[in-house]
Amino acid sequence: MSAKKTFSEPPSSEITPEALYFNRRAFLKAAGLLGVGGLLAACGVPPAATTSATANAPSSTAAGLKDELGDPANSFADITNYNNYYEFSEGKEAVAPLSAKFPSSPWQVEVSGMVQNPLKLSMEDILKKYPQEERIYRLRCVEAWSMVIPWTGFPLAKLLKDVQPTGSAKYVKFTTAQLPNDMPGLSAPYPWPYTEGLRLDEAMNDLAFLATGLYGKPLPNQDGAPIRLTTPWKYGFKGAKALVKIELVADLPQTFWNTIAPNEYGFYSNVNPDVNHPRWSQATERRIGESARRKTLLFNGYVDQVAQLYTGMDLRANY
Ligand SMILES: Nc1nc2c(c(=O)[nH]1)N[C@H]1C(S)=C(S)[C@@H](COP(=O)(O)O)O[C@H]1N2
Ligand SMILES: [Mo]
Repeated sequence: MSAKKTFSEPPSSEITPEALYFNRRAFLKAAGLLGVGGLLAACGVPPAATTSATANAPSSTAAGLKDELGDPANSFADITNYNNYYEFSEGKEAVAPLSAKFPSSPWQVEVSGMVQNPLKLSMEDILKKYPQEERIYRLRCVEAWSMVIPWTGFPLAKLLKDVQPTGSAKYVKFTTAQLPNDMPGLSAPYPWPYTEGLRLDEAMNDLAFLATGLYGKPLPNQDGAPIRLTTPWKYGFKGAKALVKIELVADLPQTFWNTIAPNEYGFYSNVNPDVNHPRWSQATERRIGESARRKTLLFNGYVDQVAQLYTGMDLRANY
């Protein structure tokens, strides 16, 4: 999605899954996920399917997990080997190997700005404070490919309520890690650190989710370990990885992609098949693992949950 390059379709080949670099049992214990057979069932997935997905991941199949539209989850291999993460590389299949040794632990997230109760939380604090739930979300990249991903994590709204935004807070700004020794892609001339933003009411919407894992395991480095944002009704680049700071601010924050190419990547970046990218159509997409193209859905299929956030707004002007 680099502004300097022309868009190219993703290659159909997928590379071999990487090993995991985490102590899975320790994570599950901290996250309160051990011995919770019904974890995924709460999201409408039969316990039988969820148990095997959790026990066997990574696997080359999606183990029967589906989103609410009936679309199967992408495999762990797809989700962890085809990544956009410019701090490591602009090559999607290069991110997994280049991020293998990223020091995602210990980790601290600062939640500050226009709040009554600023917090500095370690990942252990976060996993203790916020019960982890599963959300099977579609991820639609602005480059017109998509996946279905079974995240674990918790609603961003819970964290925001805890810090008590003041009346002047109108936006939330997300800042991600900038560790030059560990992130080889930082040598590229981009406006680091990677930043993103949401309007406060968007951030409070129940769909806005802080992911700490996928397939019931700690988040792999290439997907944004140890904690990343996911806003499934917006293009994937809104989902900032490896979050270090979440700030409540009064003014619309500067964001990474908007700074690079404001005419191509707007602040809202809601998935919208009727508003094309200046260099390509957004009407259809390629679901990774499928060959035929699919129609792209308004708000990525989450109209019922988010349309009210944009009542009266011109979605073409506010792209
Ligand atoms: N810090 C950071 N976060 C990022 C990116 C990035 O380059 N750096 N890429 C974004 C883009 S363009 C997409 S599509 C998603 C991809 O998430 P995934 O690799 O877990 O599928 O991450 C987003 N978050
Ligand atoms: Mo993306």
